[in-house]
Amino acid sequence: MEAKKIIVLGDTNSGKTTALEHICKNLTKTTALDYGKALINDKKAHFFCSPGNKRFTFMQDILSKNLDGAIVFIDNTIGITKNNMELIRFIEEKRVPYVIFANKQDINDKPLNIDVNAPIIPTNAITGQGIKNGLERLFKLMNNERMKFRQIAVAV
Ligand SMILES: Nc1nc2c(ncn2[C@@H]2O[C@H](COP(=O)(O)OP(=O)(O)OP(=O)(O)O)[C@@H](O)[C@H]2O)c(=O)[nH]1
Ligand SMILES: [Mg+2]
Repeated sequence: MEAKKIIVLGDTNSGKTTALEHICKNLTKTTALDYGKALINDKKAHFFCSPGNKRFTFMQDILSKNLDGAIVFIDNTIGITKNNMELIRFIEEKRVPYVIFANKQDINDKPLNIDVNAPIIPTNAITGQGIKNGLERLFKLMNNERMKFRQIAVAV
């Protein structure tokens, strides 16, 4: 079975590690990387999370080779930061489907004012609320992408 490669990005403290604990059974946490695997909609997926701290920006390039999809975490108590926009641009350049997790909804549930070509999923990484729905949305988008490629391949 083909496994999907997902990168998880976002500012430091936005809740990435907390959310991955819900998603992955045995999350490996190191200074420069969180890694875990999970079954989503019966599909195997590898999750790689680069820490938000700027000194680990180099990890983004290492982790983003042959990506299938991405999750960008935004701390909803802070809102959109310049770094968030850079991360979104970084993923958009990779041309892979992604979703935005607007996290910490328990503290601030104000809608995010951002114009992007991706679903924005309200989440609470502590309770896990919204995470399953967000992953399903991402996997649906990745599946559509695959179908698109298949159609192009058939057409040529
Ligand atoms: N209230 C609330 N707190 C949250 C939520 N998600 C994460 N936190 C808290 O926010 C803090 C940071 O969460 P982490 O998961 O460590 O953040 P991170 O994105 O992995 O941060 P880096 O590894 O530094 O990039 C922790 O104290 C969490 O308990 C949430 O949805 N609601
Ligand atoms: Mg972390």
